[in-house]
Amino acid sequence: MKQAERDFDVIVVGAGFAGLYALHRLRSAGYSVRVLEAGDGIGGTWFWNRYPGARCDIESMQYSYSFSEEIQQEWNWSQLFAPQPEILSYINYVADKLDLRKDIQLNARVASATFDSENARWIVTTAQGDTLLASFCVMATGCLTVPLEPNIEDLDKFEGGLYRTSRWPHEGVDFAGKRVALIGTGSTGIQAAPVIAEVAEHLHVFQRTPNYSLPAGNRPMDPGYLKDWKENYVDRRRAALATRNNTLNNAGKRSGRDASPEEREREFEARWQAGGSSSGIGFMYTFTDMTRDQSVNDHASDFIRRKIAATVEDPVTADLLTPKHYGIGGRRICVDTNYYETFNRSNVTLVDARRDPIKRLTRTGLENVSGTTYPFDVIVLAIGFDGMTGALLQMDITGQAGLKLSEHWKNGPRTYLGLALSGFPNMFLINGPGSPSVLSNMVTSIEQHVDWITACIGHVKASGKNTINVSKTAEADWFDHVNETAAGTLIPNSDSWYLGANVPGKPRFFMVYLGGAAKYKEIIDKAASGGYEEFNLR
Ligand code: NA7
Repeated sequence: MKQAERDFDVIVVGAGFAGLYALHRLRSAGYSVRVLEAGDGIGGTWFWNRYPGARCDIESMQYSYSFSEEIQQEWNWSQLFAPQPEILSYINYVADKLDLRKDIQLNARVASATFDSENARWIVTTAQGDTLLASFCVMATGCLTVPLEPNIEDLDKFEGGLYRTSRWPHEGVDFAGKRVALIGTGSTGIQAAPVIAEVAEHLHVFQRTPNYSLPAGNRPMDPGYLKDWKENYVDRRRAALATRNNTLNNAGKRSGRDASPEEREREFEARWQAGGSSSGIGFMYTFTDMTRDQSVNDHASDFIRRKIAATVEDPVTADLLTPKHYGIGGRRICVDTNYYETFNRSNVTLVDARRDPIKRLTRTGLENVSGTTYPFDVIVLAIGFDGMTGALLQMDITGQAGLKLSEHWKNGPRTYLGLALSGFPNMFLINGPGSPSVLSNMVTSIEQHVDWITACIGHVKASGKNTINVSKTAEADWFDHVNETAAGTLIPNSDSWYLGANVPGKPRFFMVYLGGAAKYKEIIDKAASGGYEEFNLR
């Protein structure tokens, strides 16, 4: 590579929703930008997760870019919750429309990023052998990027098809006439099971922990609904910014404690029936205290438990599918299409992998700890991710004075606003730990972060300085505050990937800001308008 081809104002790592908008925004601000993407296509999460049934759990009218009125008017979603291929098409359409591809390097997996203090620049290397330089580095690496390795022995012994949902083959998998195992019942497993069951000869679902799931009420896009949104997009997007999760989901204004049990029941039922924005995370907005008041949360949890009992015909299976030891919202609430109904099919069996864990794969299937064996043609792993921090820690990131990110985060992640790291000057995170991220509309939160980062880089340039570094105190104070916002809720009481509880050995640390997206936006705006006073410029 020639010098000019490897020296940039900004390197952005990742070409998903975040990296693409960062490229557009920073390039429009006049900076030279290179995006490095590990995959051989753009789309990030939506590039990798191509498993059957994959779709977003926030309505597509909202789970989409808001920065361009032209884009939001031009694009038409075909369903309320778009399926993965359509989201990926949308991302590709945006990339073409904004002519983004020329600045994106595919098949470029970042191996290391090292801050060269003397020259105030990041030296970024890729696993493919490139070295690039940049004044600033923006990590757009996604919250659910690094798949977990299963604690199952002899994965290589199995002679059938073994697939990970997050690394799904482009050409798809044919389940027709196959005996299939699906391991994992998080959002992914819950989306995949009904679709696989329709084709497979038999599907065994291995469940360790049951989750709470609500019907998505997904349907073809109603032309009137689409038109109404398009006519009111600007106002709706503005209204969404004033909510706790950057999403319009008919949030109730009352406390559940003040409502009678009958009123609560009616509200829950209405949301269960309505689907769409009232479903999934939207259900947690039925009342203002759903995650704060134990009795309200108990009622909501019990409501779903009764729905499971009413839907699943076999009482033993229904009982096994029922979450009993934690309240709704403590783990990611799921949104499904016929998940519970799937267990009424004669070709579907639920297996309790808590009571009898999966021990190993065999040549012809799998074996549980008790010695029970199952023959399979195909095994699907839907076992989750090293969320929030996995992608960042997978790279060898070194800040000032040799400080490694792995060292900086050895007791859990710390950031300032989920945007910056003390000791790692000129590096920014998008939807980093400590921001509303996965408990907000990710696309909107991405736009906020990218806008903030662009302004911050502009501030550094305008000041004539070349290094910006957030203070240690600001970082420590921010994470104390993040913990305070979580401590006021019931959410950290459950083992979830929000806490890193799904990754053996990962420090248990609540990684999402729960003070509300609108409040968060106020805080980051103030940090900027106050002249970035928590940062040192040199
Ligand atoms: P999740 O939600 O982390 O779910 C992973 C599932 O896999 C979960 O049910 C796990 O059980 C299960 N799992 C993991 N290892 C095993 C083994 N060895 N045996 C049986 N079951 C296992 O990941 P998803 O991909 O479904 O969803 C991630 C997010 O994507 C989701 O929250 C949405 O935000 C979108 P466990 O609960 O650990 O007992």
